[in-house]
Amino acid sequence: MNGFVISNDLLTQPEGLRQRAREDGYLFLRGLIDRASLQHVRRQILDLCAEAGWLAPGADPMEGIAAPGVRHIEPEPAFMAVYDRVMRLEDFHALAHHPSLIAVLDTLFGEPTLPHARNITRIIFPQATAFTTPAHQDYVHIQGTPETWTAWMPLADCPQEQGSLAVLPGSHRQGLYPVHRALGAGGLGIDTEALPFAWAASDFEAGDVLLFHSHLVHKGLPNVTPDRLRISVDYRYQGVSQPLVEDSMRPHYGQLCWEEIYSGWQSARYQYYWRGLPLSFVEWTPQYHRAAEDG
Ligand SMILES: O=C(O)CCC(=O)C(=O)O
Repeated sequence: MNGFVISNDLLTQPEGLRQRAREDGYLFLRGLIDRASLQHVRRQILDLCAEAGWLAPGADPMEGIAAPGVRHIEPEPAFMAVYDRVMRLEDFHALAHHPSLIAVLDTLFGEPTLPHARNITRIIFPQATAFTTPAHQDYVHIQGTPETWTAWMPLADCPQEQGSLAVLPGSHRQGLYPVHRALGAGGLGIDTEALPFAWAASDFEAGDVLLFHSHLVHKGLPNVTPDRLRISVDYRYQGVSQPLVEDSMRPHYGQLCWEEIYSGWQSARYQYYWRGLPLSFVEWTPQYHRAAEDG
């Protein structure tokens, strides 16, 4: 597997950054986010995992070591009970607005960035490899504008064997590929064997961020560590003038409403931050998911 191309050298070259983004469909940026911000969120998520009995007794929760024999998979009820608590974490949502991230995205879009509010955490248990995220394109799930970009980052170092992400550079330039039902996040997969692209992946260090276009094919790598959880976040962004669907501004999974999520937050800064912006909403279509059923 090729490594990611590192694009930090383009952070001061807006046109070069946009050109790489257009060509490859992704940008890999080392050390973009300070470790303290990540650790702060990781600690809160792992405390919730510990309270649920998911972590090895006696180990430091920050190690993220799964309790022997314990494995939970999204969207089983036991998983979702913890997930709902994660969804209430103010710092998890605030991290999506990190100034370093927004600065790169403003450059990429050439206009102010609209962070989607539908922020996602992944808690991937070791050795649950059948549920590894299948190859897919985010657009099918998100819709709105294809010029939506995902920021994916682990909340600690994440070598490939701990289940980081891989991308097919250039695959965003050929539109949407047919999908079929699959296990793992999103539930829809693409057959990639015949595509004329080569997978790329690298080990992540805490602070590294992978940004990618909504048409770029990507997948999770299996978490084959004996006992480590992979904890990561994925956030989505677009230029504020571009169309979006209402769901992009709703809580992920929709089990809680914003009022429930916001109750107890210290600050109102990132609550309903999109209200008052001149957003243009479009309909979400189930056509891609229906096509998977038919296929
Ligand atoms: O973290 C994962 O396994 C899936 C993430 C993903 O596919 C995404 O962010 O679009």
